[in-house]
Amino acid sequence: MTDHDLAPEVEETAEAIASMEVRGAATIAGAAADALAAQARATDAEDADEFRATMRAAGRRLHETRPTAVSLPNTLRYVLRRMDGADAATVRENVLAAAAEFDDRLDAAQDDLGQIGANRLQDGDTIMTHCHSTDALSCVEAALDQGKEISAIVKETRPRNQGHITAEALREMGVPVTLIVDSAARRYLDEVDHVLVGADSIGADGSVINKIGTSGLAVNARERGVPIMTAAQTIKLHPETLAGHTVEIEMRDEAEVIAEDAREAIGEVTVENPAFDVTPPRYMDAIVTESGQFPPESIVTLMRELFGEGATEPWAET
Ligand code: RI2
Repeated sequence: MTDHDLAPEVEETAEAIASMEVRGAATIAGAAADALAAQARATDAEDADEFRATMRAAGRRLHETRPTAVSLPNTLRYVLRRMDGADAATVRENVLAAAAEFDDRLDAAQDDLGQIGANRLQDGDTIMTHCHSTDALSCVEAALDQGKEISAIVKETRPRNQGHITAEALREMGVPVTLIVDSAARRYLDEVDHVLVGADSIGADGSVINKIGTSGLAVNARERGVPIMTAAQTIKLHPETLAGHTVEIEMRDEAEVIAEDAREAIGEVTVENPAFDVTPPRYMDAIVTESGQFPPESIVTLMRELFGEGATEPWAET
């Protein structure tokens, strides 16, 4: 518990992220930056240190919502490291400028990686998607802008069926869509030219942490000889993995897997609901970021460049 006054927008955003009303790593990042800006506007502390302490409390509230997507702590790092100032008004100004700059960079990064990812797609390609990733869809949108015709086989992505969101977004772009159940993926890979997924976190060894089912899809794609790429802005790079930490995999509510009455009808069973899995780098052909395309094993060079100073936790200080 904190005794700092948190802005209602911070509490609302935290609840929306936890319930997945706001979801997708990039969207979570943008919402967190906006919530910090709202906190900066709402805080009436006149002392600069007190102002910073309230901002950090807001950061802690946002940080505790979902553990796997590193875009959330990376957003908090970006904004909360820029709280210099001898008086509260200057700190507020710096926080608002940092949050606005972060939002701009987020949009630009997605556009830039889309251009790079689109270059991997050929006119007439059929792609296969898993879950819903705005970074992945940016590659498709850019390919269409380049005049390429793309069609898609979309995995529904149990248990929350986020493939439906992808299907709708692709249809809005005019892309022909075939929706399949997850277990049909291997059967349809023979008809696929490129598998395209997003990421919630990327490890220093090039591991891709993405929606549960990605690793099985990647292994099947490799076995079928179908290239697979991850579209991930650099805010998906997990700085703590540079120091050997592993990425925590979020376990979600069992009710997402099976309704209570159906579960009761079965009898005593254990239900597990991991939201993400880890695809080893050897099963991924490329990680596409706004800074270029990387073989997964070489992503560490970019991570050292970006996070050379290591992973601080500016929200942790009370
Ligand atoms: P963008 C999603 O997680 C999916 O796993 C998706 O691949 C990833 O976030 C990245 O999404 P969830 O929040 O940042 O739906 O590319 O659990 O939009």
